[in-house]
Amino acid sequence: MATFTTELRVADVQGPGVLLVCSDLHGNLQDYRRMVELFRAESDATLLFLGDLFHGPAVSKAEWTILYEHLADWYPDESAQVYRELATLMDEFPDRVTSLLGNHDHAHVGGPVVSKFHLDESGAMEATMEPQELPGLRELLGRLPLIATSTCGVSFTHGAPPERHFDRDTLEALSLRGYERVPLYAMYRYDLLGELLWRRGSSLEGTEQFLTTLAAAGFRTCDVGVHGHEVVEEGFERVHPRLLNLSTSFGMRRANKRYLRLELGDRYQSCADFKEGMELLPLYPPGHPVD
Ligand SMILES: [Mn+2]
Repeated sequence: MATFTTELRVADVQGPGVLLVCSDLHGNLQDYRRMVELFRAESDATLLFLGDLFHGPAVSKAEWTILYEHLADWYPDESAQVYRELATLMDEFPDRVTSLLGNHDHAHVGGPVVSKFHLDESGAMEATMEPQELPGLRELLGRLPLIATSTCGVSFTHGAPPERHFDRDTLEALSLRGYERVPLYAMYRYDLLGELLWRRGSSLEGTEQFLTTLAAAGFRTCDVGVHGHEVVEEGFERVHPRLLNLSTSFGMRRANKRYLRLELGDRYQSCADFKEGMELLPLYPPGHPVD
């Protein structure tokens, strides 16, 4: 049966079975529920979110039409409800559903303030929640992994793979706290955590070094990396043979939204092995009802 185990904030997905992967929801409850529907339809699957679960549009549909319609389809921000449903799902499937921490999620548990539709996104989201819900939110985010590996040879990060050296001691010493005063523009080069959450691109050499470093630290050997964080309007980009940028939800057209469905018993050696219609699938196939 497909399951996650986590050590030093590195989650490992073991097969046989299937791994479904979804990036950057940013409070899109409809897309979250669609991923859960796809997960429940599988007989033996794990579900991995790549982070940035929360913080969506705080604008009306009319205002969206003026400001953002040329970029992406409108949806309402339902971050708090995404949290509630994800927490329940993770309780139901503790070994089969998890998320990586994203830079937006980090803002609730020690990261710098992020601004998108609000000057303080985490403060704005928490203001929509009951005070008694907040410890649970912080507890869940505080234990999320930062990296995932898998028996099918694919690794996952929220931002692009870090290009700095790290080892088990680096991961052991890592704390989510204490980043409140780090300027956003410096996060990607501040330290390993900053790089994992904020890096926007990684070279072929940098990605290969990350995969080598991960294996040298005693984690599973992987041949290709997948990340979110950066929006790809088309749903995915094969950045180079070792790196796929996946966009499932935020900042794009509904028809272009893509998720990954990987066979954990297979071995993916390059992102050319992720085929459209096989591993790269539309979140809403043509003809799927729009509600
Ligand atoms: Mn992000």
